[in-house]
Amino acid sequence: MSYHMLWNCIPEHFYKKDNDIECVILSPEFSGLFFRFGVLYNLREMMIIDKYFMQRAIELAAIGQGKTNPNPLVGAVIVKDNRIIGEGFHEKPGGAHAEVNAFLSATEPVEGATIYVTLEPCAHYGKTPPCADMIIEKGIKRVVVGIKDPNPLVAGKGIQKLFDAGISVDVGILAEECQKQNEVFLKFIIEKKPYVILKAGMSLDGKVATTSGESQWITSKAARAHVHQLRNNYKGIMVGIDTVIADNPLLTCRIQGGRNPIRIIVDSRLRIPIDAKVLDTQNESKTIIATTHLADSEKIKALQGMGVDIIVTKSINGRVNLESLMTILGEKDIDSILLEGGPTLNYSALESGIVDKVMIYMAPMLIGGKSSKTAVEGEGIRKLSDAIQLEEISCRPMDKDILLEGYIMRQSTFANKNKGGG
Ligand code: AOF
Ligand code: ZN
Repeated sequence: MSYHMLWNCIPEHFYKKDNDIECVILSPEFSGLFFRFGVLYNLREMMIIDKYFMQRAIELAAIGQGKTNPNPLVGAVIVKDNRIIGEGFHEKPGGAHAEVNAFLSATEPVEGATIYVTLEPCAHYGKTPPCADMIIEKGIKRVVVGIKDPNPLVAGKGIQKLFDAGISVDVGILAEECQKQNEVFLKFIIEKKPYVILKAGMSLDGKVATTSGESQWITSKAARAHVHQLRNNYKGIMVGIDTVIADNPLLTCRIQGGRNPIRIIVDSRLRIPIDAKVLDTQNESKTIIATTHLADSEKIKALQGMGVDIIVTKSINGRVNLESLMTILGEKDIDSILLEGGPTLNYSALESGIVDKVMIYMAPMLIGGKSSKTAVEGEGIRKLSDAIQLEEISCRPMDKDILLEGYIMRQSTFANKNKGGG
């Protein structure tokens, strides 16, 4: 039995027919008993079981965090008689896909089993052969998929292949969780530009430093440890030159077994001190400096000699054109960037419409002071109706701090408003 076989006996508002592929995505609120061909099915029970195994597949996928970029995080679980008989996840780009690893780990014959995969099985010959073909060859009876793969090489073709081979395919189990886990991939595979997360740690009154510039530390140890997890997960980390000059940071990931992000310094006039820590540690992590024609060519050569990658972008009023920079970084397979400011770069990033997500760590303290820095400065806006809006807000405690996450509402960005002629 499969959800797509059932769709025509379920009230219409409970499902969404996918026009590209012959399967049905069930709305999560549907549950209950219903008759079909004289058999009573308990869909709720079936969904609970499916969610349970898909949850496990999501957990497996998460182990690949920070190691699969620009590929997706994918987990797979093979189930027979409600028992897990194989598990796998995608470990690194160029490596075996999750399904292949699950088959390799199988403890008994997989024929007739169900496979749960967080992302649609691929249908193309990439660095590895199509997973859909392998699933068919192995005699799998049912495939449960979290979300469709928007990669134009796949995009429904994997599901269609399985369906054509007579396999039951159900799509949309824990879709929201699968989508969130792969938010970076889902943007990058279509736009070929990095997913940008603006991160800031601040006091309750929005200050990122005191009047004397002291900022270490406003947020708690737990919040700072979480940031290091983010540095591991995302491919790049981006700061403005003022941050390098003021704090001389390393911008590495300091968790055991973690991966350092590629450091991207936005420095339109190439003011970077030659002894800055981000330049001194090229063996630990790569550094890219984005600059403009205002940069001194001798200094460019000297930095290149030190192993630094210099990108000269078009400039907007003497500043690095961040939109062009994103295109160039995308071409270098940088699929995600943690933007750690400071305030001027944060504003420019928001203004140019490159930010996708905001993560704010708020510490329970008040700093005050006209001259103490806030997370977003720059020119600012005059009208409240022009403010950049966030949506899908979530909050969670982090020791004494609060982590607030939200997504930029595209239509509220300056870049989009300007496109509309407003
Ligand atoms: C799956 N399972 O575990 C992954 C998939 O270069 P390749 O051959 O590894 O192909 C990468 C593409 O394959 C990637 O962009 C995405 O569409 C899909 N990734 N698919 O069935 C997996 N990692
Ligand atoms: Zn595959």
